Amino acid sequence: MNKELLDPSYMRRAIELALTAKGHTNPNPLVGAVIVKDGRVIGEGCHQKYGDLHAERNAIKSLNESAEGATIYVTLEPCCHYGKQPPCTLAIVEAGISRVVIGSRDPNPLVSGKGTAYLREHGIEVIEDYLRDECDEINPVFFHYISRKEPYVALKYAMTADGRIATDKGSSKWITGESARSYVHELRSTYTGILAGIGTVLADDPLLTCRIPGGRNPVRIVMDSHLNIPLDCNLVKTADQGTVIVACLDEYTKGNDQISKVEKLKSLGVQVLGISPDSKGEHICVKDLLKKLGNIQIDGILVEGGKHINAAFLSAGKVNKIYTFVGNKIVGGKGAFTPVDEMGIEEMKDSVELSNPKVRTFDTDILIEYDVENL
Ligand code: AOF
Ligand code: ZN
Repeated sequence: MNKELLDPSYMRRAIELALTAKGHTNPNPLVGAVIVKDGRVIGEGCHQKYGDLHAERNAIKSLNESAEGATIYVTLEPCCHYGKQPPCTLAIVEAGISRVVIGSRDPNPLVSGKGTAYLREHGIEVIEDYLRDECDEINPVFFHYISRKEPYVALKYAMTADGRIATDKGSSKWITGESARSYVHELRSTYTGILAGIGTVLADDPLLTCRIPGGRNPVRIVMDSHLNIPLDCNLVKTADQGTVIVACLDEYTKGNDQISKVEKLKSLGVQVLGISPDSKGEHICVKDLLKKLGNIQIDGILVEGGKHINAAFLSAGKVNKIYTFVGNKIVGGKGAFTPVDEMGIEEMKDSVELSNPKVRTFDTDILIEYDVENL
């Protein structure tokens, strides 16, 4: 049977389907699939939720006719292992599909080339790397996490047009307008975790939830080296409604005078994570924190910290993305309320380089989204 020419619009439809599950598949990837026969879409689907059916199986399930001889466009190499779900390659073979067009390669060591090999061994034509860049773009978090087992880190901050995150007095409400702030809630629902510092908790008593309809609340993580979190703050009070993790120095979790506070927090539903100290011994070590968050399947975090936390993550070389919101305001001042604290960089050549800028506007505010180069 003659195969029709490949058509990018089918893969773009698969990408669109994949993105509808944003925030619900972690730590699994976003994946979409479209089945085409005789120039018509006869089935489509996506991976909707972690642990549920994979995209290919959902597309096959949606069929109202035989897929014998059809082409499936799938944004990620089909899996060939038994995990929470059986292999997609098996379903593709059983459905009689004769051509598989793949966007991204799957770096998961359980799949990584084995999926395509299995399909070819079963006489199926496989085309790889089709619109690969576009497909890769939807899963930066998955690609990072599956190979490193630690979360992808996105820093977010809002500054005035003169680069301030607050006035000299510390006033910061609000730098950006409503629509930019509502986009932050969208971001909160796409990253598995949100991280703030104890300073923010003490100053603002935030909930750190996602407040848009249909949004998913992130796991809330507080960097609190010396376990200063008040037992009656909003985060602790709502720990039974959504995960709250307090990351403190290891010593506080190991039999000193704070141990009773650790026990109290735990009894209120808060998870306490002991982290080793940084090189100065005063604060928790960012690298150890990420390793431990990775161990509990947190694949990505949105860091909404202040200048100290931003500097700590950047200095550790552990930032993958930066969301810089620029509000249409100027406050001036002498204080050092800028987004990133001192990092010991003296020469411009030693700066942290950002790449791939993408710019969006929200009313009178701007968002610049960067990838971070020098990890
Ligand atoms: C696909 N299609 O839609 C997805 C894939 O535990 P499981 O069974 O859900 O397997 C998770 C792994 O399968 C995940 O790490 C990734 O390698 C792959 N995800 N593969 O063929 C899909 N979500
Ligand atoms: Zn699969």
